[in-house]
Amino acid sequence: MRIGIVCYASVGGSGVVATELARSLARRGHDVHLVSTEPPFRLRDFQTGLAFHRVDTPSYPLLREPQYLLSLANRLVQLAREVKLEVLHAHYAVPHATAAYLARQILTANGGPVPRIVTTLHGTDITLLGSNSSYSETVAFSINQSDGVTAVSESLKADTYRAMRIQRDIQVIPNYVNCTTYCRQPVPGLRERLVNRPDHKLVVHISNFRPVKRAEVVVDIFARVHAQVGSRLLLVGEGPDLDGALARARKLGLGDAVVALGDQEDVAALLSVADLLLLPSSQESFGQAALEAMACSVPVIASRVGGLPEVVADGVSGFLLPPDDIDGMAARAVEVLTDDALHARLAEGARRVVCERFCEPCIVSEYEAFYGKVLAA
Ligand code: GMT
Repeated sequence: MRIGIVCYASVGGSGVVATELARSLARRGHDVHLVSTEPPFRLRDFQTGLAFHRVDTPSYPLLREPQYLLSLANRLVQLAREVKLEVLHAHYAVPHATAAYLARQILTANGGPVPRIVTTLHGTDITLLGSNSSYSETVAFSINQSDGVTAVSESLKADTYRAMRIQRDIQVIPNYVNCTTYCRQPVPGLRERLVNRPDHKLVVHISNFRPVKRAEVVVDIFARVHAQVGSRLLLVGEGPDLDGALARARKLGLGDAVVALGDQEDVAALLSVADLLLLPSSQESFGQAALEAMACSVPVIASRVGGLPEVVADGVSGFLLPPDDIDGMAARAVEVLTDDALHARLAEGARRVVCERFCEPCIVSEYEAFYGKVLAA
């Protein structure tokens, strides 16, 4: 198939998932075209069957408002014509589903082949942005105009029907990982470089440090853990709330027990030496970071919100607690870090859950089947 995939390049789960899907589909022999404002950070090396197409949004001093929707729709029209796209897959509805719809209207009006549009809903495109009254009519219309719609969890599917007037059927296709890349692997010397002392534990938080991730709560949980267990917290990723989290760590006197590593390309290596992932988000339609950690046999302590219960099996691959139960999360973290048998059971359970439900071959086949269904309709 000739497939166009549109996503955000900035660090975030939807860009990660879209880029990995593009790579997986190209490996399966499809002709894949990834469209974004810059090469997404997980694109890595050149790969046969996968081409990148940049969207340029020229600025004009008279207009303060960026015209990304227009330039993206324009690029999609050009690309669809050039390579005769069969499927155009928009990741994150805002404004990608709208740009895809607009591109299809232009292509239809001008004659020639018109791709079928698939939109994948990722989370905040519905729960925070799309359902906002400033956007809701346009976003709901664009989703309804897609030829096929998927959501990354049952929870997000339900949220979408609750928050917006959507008439389309939504198929749940969960996110996935490459279970060969994401697995616990020996990384000589890395753990020694990251811990203060060999007997200390490594706790990790990975996110784009936006308010829903509650980075300061991560530090609060860790402070309680650190008081009882020799440990270090690694903050992986960047975003507006990182400084606040580091300030909180200083205020709590955590010193160099909290370290910010910034955006990291080789997350699997870091996870391979980690003992625990903290994800106390206020909202999470899926929780790609939790999935990646579990694939590397890292137990997860997370909030029982949104789609996280569909990813983290409570008591099997980690523990889920109410988002405001900071003491409870800390107590569970201490348990997991001090009871070797419990840790081993959760680590094994985490990997097993991922292998049973979230590995690449199975989920990529679901997307292929979905494209096939949309093309046949
Ligand atoms: O981080 C976001 O809010 C945006 C989005 C993204 O692009 O990373 O994240 C959402 O999509 C991810 C991939 O499907 C999910 O793993 C995240 O849970 C989801 N974020 C939220 O729902 C807050």
